[in-house]
Amino acid sequence: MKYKRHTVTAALPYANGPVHIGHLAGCYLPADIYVRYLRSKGEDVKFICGSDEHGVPITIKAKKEGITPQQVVDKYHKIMGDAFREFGISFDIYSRTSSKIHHETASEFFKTLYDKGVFEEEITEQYFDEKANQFLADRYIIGTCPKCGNENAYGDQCENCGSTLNATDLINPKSTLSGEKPVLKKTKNWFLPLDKMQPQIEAYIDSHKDWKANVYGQCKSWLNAGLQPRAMTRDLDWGVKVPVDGAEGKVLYVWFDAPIGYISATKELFSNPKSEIRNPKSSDWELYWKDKETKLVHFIGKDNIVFHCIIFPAMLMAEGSYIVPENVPANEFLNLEGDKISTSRNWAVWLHEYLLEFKDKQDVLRYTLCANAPETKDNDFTWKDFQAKNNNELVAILGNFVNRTLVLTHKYYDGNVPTAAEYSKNDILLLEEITKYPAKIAASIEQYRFREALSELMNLARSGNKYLADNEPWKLINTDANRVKTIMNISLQICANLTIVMEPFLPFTAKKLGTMLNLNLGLKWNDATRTDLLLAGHKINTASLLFEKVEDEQMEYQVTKLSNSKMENELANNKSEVTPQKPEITFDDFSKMDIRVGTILEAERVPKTDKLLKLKIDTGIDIRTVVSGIAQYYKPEDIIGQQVSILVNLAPRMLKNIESRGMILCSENEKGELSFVSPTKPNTNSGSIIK
Ligand code: B3M
Ligand code: ZN
Repeated sequence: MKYKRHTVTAALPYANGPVHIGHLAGCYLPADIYVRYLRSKGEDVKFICGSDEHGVPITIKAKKEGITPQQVVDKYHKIMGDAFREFGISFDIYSRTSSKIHHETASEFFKTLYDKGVFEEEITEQYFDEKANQFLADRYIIGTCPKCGNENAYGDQCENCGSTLNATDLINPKSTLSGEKPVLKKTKNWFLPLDKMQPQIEAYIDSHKDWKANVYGQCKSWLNAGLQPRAMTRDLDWGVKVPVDGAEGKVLYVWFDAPIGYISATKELFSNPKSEIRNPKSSDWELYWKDKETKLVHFIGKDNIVFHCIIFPAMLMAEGSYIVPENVPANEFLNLEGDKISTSRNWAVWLHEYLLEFKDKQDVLRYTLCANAPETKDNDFTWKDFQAKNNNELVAILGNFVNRTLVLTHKYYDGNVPTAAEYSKNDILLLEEITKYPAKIAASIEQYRFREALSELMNLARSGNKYLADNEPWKLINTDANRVKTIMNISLQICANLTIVMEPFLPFTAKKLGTMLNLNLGLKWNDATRTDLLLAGHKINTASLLFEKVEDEQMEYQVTKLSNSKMENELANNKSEVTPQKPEITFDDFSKMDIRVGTILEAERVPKTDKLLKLKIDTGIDIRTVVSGIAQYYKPEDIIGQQVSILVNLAPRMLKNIESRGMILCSENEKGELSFVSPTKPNTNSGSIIK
């Protein structure tokens, strides 16, 4: 079916951290390639994204950083938006779900379903943390996944097996706020009756056997297990308020509001007078969401499949006036150097750091991530592979071909495109081959096979490179100058075609090459089927290298940086848990304690105990008896004469029938062994005050 227009979305990332290569490879890069291609085809397309600013991931982050949720999202919304822009992710709008327009849109959507009687209102028992005094939804609770046994499954989803869960499904649930076992408490919530909608959803999924195998397979397995009603509201205070009576203290479930974020962002795009759309009509957003001739495609990572393929379509169907996603090309995960990318373990390549270290090399990362995209299975990013892709492919094939062509054109013809004389048989074959590339690359892109598309693009560069190597114009120039004109003309045409077809993948390089070729800016995808884009006599601009070699030292730096972060993590993990700070006291409180240096005069074991020593201590004030629990760590004979710190004004206590007057201060090491806290300079007087 031919569509009139396209709405393409990329998952709204949680605004709780910067963007890393896993995000880019997972959905933003493929979405961007797809959209740039459609634009180049002259299609009407809107590319929609924004920050997901609700949900527990945000409030948890706020707690960790000691700031408000609003401060968290303000901070990361900017960082994420900047990173996407810098990598050329060409959203038509990057909006956010804390915006007014989104709150209104999500609220209205809920109200519509509510008024239609779609929801089932139910009082159920939900987990509650008595210490934190709040309900525990979603990521506030972890426990063992009943499906796969993963011990760290969240209250709404297991990231190990991808199951959607309800918090009450978890085995051994634990509050992530207090670590305590939560109690059950009754509360009212509104449920989407997915069980009743199963036939409709099943028919929808069955009509999309063309979806990627991983996506279709996951959907089928949920359907086979039988869909369950799912609460669309939560007892939390951060989010879109539930717009009905009797819902105080409740917000919309983040997975109810977030996908509506795509809709509100589209609305915002059309209502903004400064938008790039010519004469935006604010109601036109509806064409992109309600017209049957619009193709709606969601780019996401695999952990979001159920929400985009089942829950969101169910919401759209229940509302009634919307189209449903035509495709959801979800990617698998990208690992880094053999290990799962993790924000908390700092096991990631952060986009903002990459840019500091590889200035102006956005396309190298785009290339590597696309060539290695986790399209059908999890994949691994390694710096070694990054270097190889840059040096052996971008530099040696694409860059080398373009550079040789442009340098020779300047050298032989002063930068003017030469006239082709007579084509040889091989020239004709090559010209025919060239004209086929746009369709080949397009077919792969349209099937969401971006790796395949990229390798076809490189084949075009390879053909050019081989053509130069086979024909050796640098040798022929002395014997057959006419022939060289034809060779250079053809090579220049290939460069022009490359500029067009590389643009979706390598937009920065395409721009640079377009400028060097002095190419007409308005060229479209189908122009790449021509072989006369550069007319004889056309003047090209100065040439510079498209790509530079990445050196071993740069890679070693990156690998070291990663292994350092691994080491830091291991250290942090091995560190025994630090007891939290006690409540604040005043200086007066502190001065009530009389702590002094004492000297041990005598020491002996307390009979019939393992732990206790009876000590005679010179406190400077007097000589007194103190019983101390250090017998496992010190032999009596070794500590005579030892100076220690002693709290002298502690009320006397009877220990094993001995009156102990004071307490010796000790520190405890990782193994739990005690040792004296002693003055570090010798001959400190007994009785000297510790202050
Ligand atoms: N924020 C989950 C994620 O960042 C979620 C996506 C929402 S898409 C509507 O993985
Ligand atoms: Zn699981």
